[in-house]
Amino acid sequence: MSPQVDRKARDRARFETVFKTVRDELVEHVRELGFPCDVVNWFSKNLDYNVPGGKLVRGLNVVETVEVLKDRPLTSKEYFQAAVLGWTVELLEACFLVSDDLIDSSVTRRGRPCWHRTSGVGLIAVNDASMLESSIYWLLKKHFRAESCYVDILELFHETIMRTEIGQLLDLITASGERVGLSTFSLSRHHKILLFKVAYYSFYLPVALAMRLCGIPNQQGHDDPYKAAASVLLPLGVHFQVQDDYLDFLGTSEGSAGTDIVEGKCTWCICTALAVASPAQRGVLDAHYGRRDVQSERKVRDIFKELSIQERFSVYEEKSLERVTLLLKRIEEGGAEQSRGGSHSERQLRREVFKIKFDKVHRRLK
Ligand code: GPP
Ligand code: MG
Ligand code: MG
Ligand code: MG
Repeated sequence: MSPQVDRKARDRARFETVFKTVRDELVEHVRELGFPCDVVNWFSKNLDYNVPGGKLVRGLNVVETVEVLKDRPLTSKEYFQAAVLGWTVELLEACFLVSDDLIDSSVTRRGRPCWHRTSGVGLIAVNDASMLESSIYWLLKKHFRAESCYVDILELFHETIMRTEIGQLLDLITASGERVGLSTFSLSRHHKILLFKVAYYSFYLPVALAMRLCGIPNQQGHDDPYKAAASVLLPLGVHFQVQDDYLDFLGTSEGSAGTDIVEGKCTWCICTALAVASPAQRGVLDAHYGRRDVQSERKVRDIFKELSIQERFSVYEEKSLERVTLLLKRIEEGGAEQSRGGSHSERQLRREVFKIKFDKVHRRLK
């Protein structure tokens, strides 16, 4: 194992041990309220099934960002607090996914049956998703009530959840179907869906939480570090999702393509195609996008090829990364120019914090 892989595995294992602690605290709370075993066990199973099984990118990002901002090894109390915050982001992700899978009638998630498809769950998953969200607030109160960042952290969660839900709504009512065809799809709508449904909670929230935990204050106007962070992280989050759409079309390195076309998803590829298609090509897309048969999928793929979706993605990618690089540079220069100087950690924020995400996005297609 390379030292880097080894380190990643160690970071993950350490982070996972904190899950055991917060899970036990939550379950113990339900037990102490005097609930019978079947309730306690149900809640415990909900947590174990839905929270720890993913890549943990968002949760680990909170810890990584705190480490970068402090610029020294964390004390065990600092690590624990950062990791608890990380797990609250993972709880939020779990709550969103349980709810999304139910709405989308999805069958599998993370290679296993979706929670609502497991024995005896069904629509109880609605309540389970709510309990995953309530768990966030219970943990925040327990671990951060006495900290000066408590209210800011609460507000950050409230605002992020509202934005994600609006994005989810936009996504849900943009879905293609027999009645609406592709008439609701457009690149601007697609951009808004990605920005609200994913970028806020996946890219901005973990970093902003870490900044709050490190006590970084707001500043007036353009100097506000939270606005600066959002200005880079949100476009990165959108870029990441566009890559995701493109990779689904392209298929994996083994050659198996994704399912977005047959499922009729509103993706960057279809929205780009619609923006440049001739009336004849548009007719084919209208007739065949979102149909579950091989012929239809082939026809859509042929149109995507005719419209040079691959080349258009390369252009998009280059432009978008150029824009993010420029934004990053502007933040760095702004930091250097500031007469008030800014603390070391604030200046660090302007480089390394974004690099964590930037490198992940940048290297994805390589
Ligand atoms: C998944 O989108 C949805 C979210 C990440 C946000 C859910 C938000 C809520 C407020 C519930 P998707 O359905 O396009 O993706 P997937 O393929 O992962 O289901
Ligand atoms: Mg879904
Ligand atoms: Mg969905
Ligand atoms: Mg996808």
